[in-house]
Amino acid sequence: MADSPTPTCIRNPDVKYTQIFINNEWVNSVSGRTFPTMNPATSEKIIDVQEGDKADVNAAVAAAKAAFELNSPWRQMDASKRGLLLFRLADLVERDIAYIASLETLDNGKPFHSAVNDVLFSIKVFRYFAGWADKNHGKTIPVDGSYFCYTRHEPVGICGQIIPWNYPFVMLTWKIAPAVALGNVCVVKPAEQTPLTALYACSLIKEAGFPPGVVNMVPGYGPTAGAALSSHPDVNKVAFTGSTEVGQIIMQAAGASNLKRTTLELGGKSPNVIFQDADIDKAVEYAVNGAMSNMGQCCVAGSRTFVHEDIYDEFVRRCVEKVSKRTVGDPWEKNDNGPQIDEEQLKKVLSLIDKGKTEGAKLECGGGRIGDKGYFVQPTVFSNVQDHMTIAKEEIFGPVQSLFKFKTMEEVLRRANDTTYGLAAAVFTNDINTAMTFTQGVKAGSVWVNCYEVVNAQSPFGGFKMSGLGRELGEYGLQQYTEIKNVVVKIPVKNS
Ligand code: TXE
Repeated sequence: MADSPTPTCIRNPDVKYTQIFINNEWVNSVSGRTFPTMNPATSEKIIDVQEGDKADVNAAVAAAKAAFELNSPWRQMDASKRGLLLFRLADLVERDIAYIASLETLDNGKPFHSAVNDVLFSIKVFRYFAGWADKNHGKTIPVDGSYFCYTRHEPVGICGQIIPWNYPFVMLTWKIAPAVALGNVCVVKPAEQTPLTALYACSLIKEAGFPPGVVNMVPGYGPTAGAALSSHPDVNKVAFTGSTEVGQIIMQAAGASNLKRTTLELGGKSPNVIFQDADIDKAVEYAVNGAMSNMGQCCVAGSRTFVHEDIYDEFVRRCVEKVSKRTVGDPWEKNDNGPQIDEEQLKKVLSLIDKGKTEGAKLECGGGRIGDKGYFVQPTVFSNVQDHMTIAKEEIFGPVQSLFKFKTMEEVLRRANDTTYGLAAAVFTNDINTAMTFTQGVKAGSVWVNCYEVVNAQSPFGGFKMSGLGRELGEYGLQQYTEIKNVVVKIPVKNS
């Protein structure tokens, strides 16, 4: 992959798939309804997509259930063959990287170079989990008495997977790769804002040779299609990435219906703490990117940057200098930022920026919308941000950096943890003791030292507190797609 040439964008990618995908076939919605998916860079409609709801989810779950029946081709397939199918899928994604990244830019608005990075990451995720397919084995256990005891790691079954719009293709791979590697079957609902790359992925899943019914996809809205999935009595597990508010609704539905296994990857308000002995150039660079990347639409966004009082003024000056140079505009060009995803998010971001101004934070740069076509927001920096302000508490999900001042480790740890979230955190320091004290004390699922937003297929990702439940990626992520069966066999006599 390292030797592959950088893909060239296709500015008007042909949209090939807009239907519901069940049993490896494309079908229209039962209701006959469609919904438009929009281009966030122009506010114009790209195309209409079939709108699935409860009836379509029922059909998709029935297909998944049939694919998961005992003695089905999928249940009888060698684990190594499942891995092979995932390797093939990775190769097909690599073959089509220019097209997939272009479709992502069209539907999501992220700059093309970022979309390419997303697809490259997705390929790694497929290959990582492909390798696990035949390695997730059980144990034999020396129990008391004349018994032979072993565990089987079995698939959970039908997995409902609900995807957000900020990383549409990446989030799809995080969900389906571990699930199918371990022999589960999936019904996926992509976000209504960004269904296109996920639907294209279905065509590659079919081309790779996955049996019918193993991966099914129902585009549609959350309260209809999404809710049908999270409350369906035949769905054994639900995996969700999105807002904390909807995460709570999904967990209630999962519990009330059939106690689905539930994994949630939700919002954050992640602290990034810069001590006075840090390498300031690096810290500024990571802090700015950590707050601004993907237009701030990132669950681990470093949305609370705490800076030691000795270096505060200089740090603010340098961040403002860097942020002011960020280019915003046409996602097909080499800009740092594209548009926010839709009008609703644009309004949310602008209203939180207004709150920052009225509640007394100091607007250092940015603070407004750019143009009236597309949903572009100026990269924004606030200094003098206080813990009680709305921008210090709520997830903004926009290109906004908030700079707080602190004096001591004890104080900053208390303030960093004073949030209902616990997704990520970072510390910048050249003192190992400072770093270790912080990493132990902060309540977050990912902690970075002298870096930010380093996420890999091999290591776990997920949140403490209201940022989520369970982990995705890495070996820990696999456990969420496995049921453990303990088998005890009576034997005539036992020997050590
Ligand atoms: O999220 P939703 P929205 C945060 C971010 C953003 C806010 C709102 O702060 O500003 O959430 O964004 C589906 N049952 N994040 O409204 O609604 C929905 O169709 C089942 C953080 O877009 O949570 C979509 O597929 N499903 C985040 C998915 O949930 C439902 C990423 C996410 O949408 C549903 C996105 C329901 N009742 C937003 N209602 C992250 N953690 O990265 C909606 N959905």
